[in-house]
Amino acid sequence: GFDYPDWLNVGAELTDRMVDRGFGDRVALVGNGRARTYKELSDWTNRLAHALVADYGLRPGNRVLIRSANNPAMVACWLAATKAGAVVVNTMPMLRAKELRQIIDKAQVDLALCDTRLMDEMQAAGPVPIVGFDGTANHDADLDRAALTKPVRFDAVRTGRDDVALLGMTSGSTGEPKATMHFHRDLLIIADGYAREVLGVTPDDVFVGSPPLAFTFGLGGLAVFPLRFGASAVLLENASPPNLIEIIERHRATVCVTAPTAYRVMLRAMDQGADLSSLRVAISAGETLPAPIWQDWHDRTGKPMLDGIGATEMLHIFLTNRLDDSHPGCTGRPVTGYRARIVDDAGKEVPRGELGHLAVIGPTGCRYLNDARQGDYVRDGWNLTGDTFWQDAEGRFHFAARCDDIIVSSGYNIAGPDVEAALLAHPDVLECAVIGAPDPERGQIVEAHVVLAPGVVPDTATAERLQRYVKDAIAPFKYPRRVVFCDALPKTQTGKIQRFRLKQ
Ligand code: 3SK
Repeated sequence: GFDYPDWLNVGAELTDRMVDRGFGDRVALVGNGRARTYKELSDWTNRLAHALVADYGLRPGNRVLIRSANNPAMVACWLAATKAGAVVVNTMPMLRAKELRQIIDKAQVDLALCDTRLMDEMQAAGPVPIVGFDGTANHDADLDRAALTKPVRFDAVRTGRDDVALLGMTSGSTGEPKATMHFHRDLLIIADGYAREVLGVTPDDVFVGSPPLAFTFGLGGLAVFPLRFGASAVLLENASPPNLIEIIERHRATVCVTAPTAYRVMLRAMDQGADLSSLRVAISAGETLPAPIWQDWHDRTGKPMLDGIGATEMLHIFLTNRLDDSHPGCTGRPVTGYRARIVDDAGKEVPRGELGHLAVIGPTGCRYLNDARQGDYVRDGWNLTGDTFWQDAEGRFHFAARCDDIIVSSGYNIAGPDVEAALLAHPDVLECAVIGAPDPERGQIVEAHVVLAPGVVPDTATAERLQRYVKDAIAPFKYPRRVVFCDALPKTQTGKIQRFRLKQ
């Protein structure tokens, strides 16, 4: 088990305590053209925490929403709010007002901290106090100015190890987001379990990657893991594969955290001379890793690529391959502290080799905030992940398919009903159904089947019009990359759309 003191504040653990342990002069975070040491990060977050309390009235237990791209200022705001005892909900920069509004309502947000470059949609989201911070870290925004005059020492709030520190948002299949509650200790467990035992992180590691910090995959892999062990992270606002490659080369990164799509591009770039030799391990999650990418990577680099599966509900990766036990087309075994099994519809474990629902139990989940769906997804403490898996004779787990209507595209979880709702608001659309269609690059793409209103011409111009409309209405990554026009949608006798038939 994991043993932590009763009073634990993860914000202080990852900053002030690291300075106490002698890491003060080492680089913690790099981003927006500059590097910050652990001492600088500790001072910065303490000043911010003072400003949040003294100038913006933050109190322990308040819910704080943070809206930003991946940059050191976002990490500093997260750590500062955590030190001040807040419960933080991190959000992605591409979210639109409507999606932010849903999160504000679900999480009962008291205060929003927003990169000043992303204010428009935040202000449109609704009545919640907003404080701007400078994501470029030039300290040119209200929160930064308030922080500049504050002391560099702050007594972090004495939170209990089982106090909620973080709300991880998941997009449910109904489209209404769920908020998963994570304790201060959970954020250390993922580091002391997966990062220490599986990755063997040392202070010499340099992390880079693409998942948003707003997604717990990114928060763990690009903030908690490096900071827990005195290592460093290079944060990229635009983590497209060419940028990732450039950063890996320039900073001699040792750990890369991303999804298979990016690794495919990196492999191609190696043909053009990209030098990824500094990487000692490549972490692949967010979507299942196709065996050919695993094989190519091993053949070309001689280094391990570790496929794993996590969930916002469990905070981070709970099933994974190991450095000395990694196989193509395989998700590996449970991380220490977790148990996994494959069950049938009645919750009974199925024999090895048979398909069933993946169920997981462990110290970091699953607890939904104020959500009647808890009983649907958690049975006797076991979280049903919504994935179909099988277990081989040696006990390793293998992914087969997703069970629900969530579309996983390039590592993003997209709720089909969200896209349908956006399309249905367009006057040209009579009916629609959205599915995930297989795609060699992205794993899946959003494919919309649309019945047009009478008189509308089913041509490319109409498809592009609808695509633009969705991009403007909701986060652009959710837009349907393929639009298929049809005369009618397949339905059951009770009128329910049969999406599985569209998938066939
Ligand atoms: O596998 C995932 O999608 C995931 C979700 C949340 C946190 C971490 C991971 C890898």
